[in-house]
Amino acid sequence: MKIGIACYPTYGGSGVLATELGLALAEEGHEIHFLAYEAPIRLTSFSRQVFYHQVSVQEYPLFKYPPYALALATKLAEVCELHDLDLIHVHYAVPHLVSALLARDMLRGICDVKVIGTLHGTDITIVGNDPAYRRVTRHAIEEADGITAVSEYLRRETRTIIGTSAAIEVISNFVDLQRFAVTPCPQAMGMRHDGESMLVHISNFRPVKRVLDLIEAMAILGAQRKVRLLMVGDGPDRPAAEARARQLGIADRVDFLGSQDAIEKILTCADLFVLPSLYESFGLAALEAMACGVPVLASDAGGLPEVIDDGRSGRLFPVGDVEALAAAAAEMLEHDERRRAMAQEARRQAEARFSLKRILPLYEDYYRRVLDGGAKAQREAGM
Ligand code: GMT
Repeated sequence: MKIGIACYPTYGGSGVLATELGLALAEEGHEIHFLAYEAPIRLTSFSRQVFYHQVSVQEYPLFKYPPYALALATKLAEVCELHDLDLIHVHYAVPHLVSALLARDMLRGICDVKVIGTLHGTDITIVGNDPAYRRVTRHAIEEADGITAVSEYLRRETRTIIGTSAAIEVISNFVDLQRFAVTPCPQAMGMRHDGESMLVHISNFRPVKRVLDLIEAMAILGAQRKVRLLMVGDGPDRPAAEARARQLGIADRVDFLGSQDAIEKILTCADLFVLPSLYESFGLAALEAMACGVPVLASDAGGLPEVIDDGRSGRLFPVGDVEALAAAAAEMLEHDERRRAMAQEARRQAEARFSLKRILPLYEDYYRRVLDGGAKAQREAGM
């Protein structure tokens, strides 16, 4: 198949997933055309089946808000026509799905391209939930030829928030088990000071990640045992988290590493991965930790319980309950053997449920159903 993929190119789960999916599809022999305002961050390997088309938006004095959605629609139509694409797969509904529908309309009578959108989370729960975008998001979801969501939770939320009964296929996030493996990295192991346990958190430090909860819990935990916390990533709440760590007198045990590419190496030195988010539609970072054989301590919210098997591959705690977070961490660090069993189970579940090998054919199968019209009939029947 010839597939156009539009996504956000910088840090963020949806762009990572879109890029990994495109590269894996190319390995299977499909021709992939990425479209974005910058080259996607994980587009690091070369394949002759993979192309990148930059979407440029012209500045103009009248434009307080340059219309990226229109520039993307135009570029999508151009690329579809020139390369005879079979389908456009956009990641993150706003505005990509609307641009793709516009491109499909512009191509009517020229080429018959189908549009699939993958919903990732905040495109529905935050952006799509905003009255400024809700109606257009509903229209785009209902008019697309196929829609997927990354968890059952997100499918339910989409129905409720957007107010649609359109058929949505659930296809989980996946992980590359070769890259995210259980091989210790000596450099990362060197981050541990003697006798310390190691907690790791990776995110874009947006308010939804609740990184300050982790700092509070770390102060409780640090009073009981020798422990270090690696904070990986960057974003709006980083300065507040750094300031709070200083205020609580634990700054010497919390390392803020900023954005890092080789997260698979950092993860191998972790005893626990902590994700205290308000919610996650899926929690790709948690899955990547599991694949590295690291048990996850996460909030019992959103799609996280679909990924973390509470008590087997990690532990769940109520959102915002820093005492419960600290207590669960202390218990897991205390019982080394139980934690090692969880670590093994985490890797086993990543392999059994979320491997690229398992998820990729689900996307390919869905593409075929959309192309032969089967998914459309199902959508119209509201199934
Ligand atoms: O919030 C983020 O971390 C970025 C965001 C995105 O769309 O770029 O991530 C969402 O998509 C990921 C990939 O499908 C999911 O694993 C994340 O759980 C989801 N984030 C939220 O729902 C908050």
